[in-house]
Amino acid sequence: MTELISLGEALVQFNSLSRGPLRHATLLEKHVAGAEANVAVAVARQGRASAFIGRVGDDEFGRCIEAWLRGEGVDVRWLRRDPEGPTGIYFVQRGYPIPRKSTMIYYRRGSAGSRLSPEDIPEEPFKAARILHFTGITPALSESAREACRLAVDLAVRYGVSVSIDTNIRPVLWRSLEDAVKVLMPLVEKARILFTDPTDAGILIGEEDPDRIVESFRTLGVETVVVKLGERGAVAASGSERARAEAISVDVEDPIGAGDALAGIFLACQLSGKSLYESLRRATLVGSLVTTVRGDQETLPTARDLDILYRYYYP
Ligand code: KDG
Repeated sequence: MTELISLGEALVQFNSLSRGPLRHATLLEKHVAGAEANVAVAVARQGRASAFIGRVGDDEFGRCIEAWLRGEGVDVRWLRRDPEGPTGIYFVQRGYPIPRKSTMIYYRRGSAGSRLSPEDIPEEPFKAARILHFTGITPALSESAREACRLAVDLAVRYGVSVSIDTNIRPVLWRSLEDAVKVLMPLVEKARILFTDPTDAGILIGEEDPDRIVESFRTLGVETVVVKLGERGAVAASGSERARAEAISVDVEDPIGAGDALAGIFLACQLSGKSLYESLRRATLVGSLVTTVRGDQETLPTARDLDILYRYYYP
């Protein structure tokens, strides 16, 4: 029975083996990615039941994504193959122009994933699921994808499923930042769990200080707020509880995917009844861990490996 429904666009990522401008890259490594697919896999690796809703193209990359997600134990029965659009892809340029950072270069306009629409949202999994998750990327994809998110949120509210949103504002996917605010804020106000960071919160509510971000979103009615602070870790609040977790110091190979790992592990921990503090500490550890390799999903730990990691850092 599905515990978490993740709604979005799964993509194929091509990550350069060398650092520096992509124009000089000769070797590219293929990975399955996409923020919501990353969360679905993170949750499944923790032994919780996740399903991914979205579209891929009826092409080789679509088959690659479908097989990968299925192999990871993600329920793909609502993943549609759309012959009208190709599977979206993107390239990762590592270490240039900023040494420890990566840049994403999208080739996804008109992709199958962006053609997501309300007809792709089944009612069935909402009857039993506990969490619906998507990020600010999904409603940025198209008008129909936006409508799909609204319908999913309505169904979640109707069936008592907690809505979880990661703000994930990708400016290149929006017409303008004002547009992003106009579309995202009504969705955020229906969320029970929110992941964000100072940059996105600055855009959405004009706050960049972590404690003020937490308070502002909680005033809007969001029950649990997690603020991701990159190399500084994360803070969270839920009810009267407050938690803070430090990131661990690692050799960063590629920081992309850290936020999704954090969100996915946090949600999996909440599903298994862990406290806010332990959920945040485990999530922050895994957020650091995934930056040590290329690819967003490869080092997402199993439940047993996460126990080992957790005991190592918090003996
Ligand atoms: O967080 C990582 C994701 O952003 C990446 O896998 C690609 O989903 C993606 C996007 O649209 O940026």
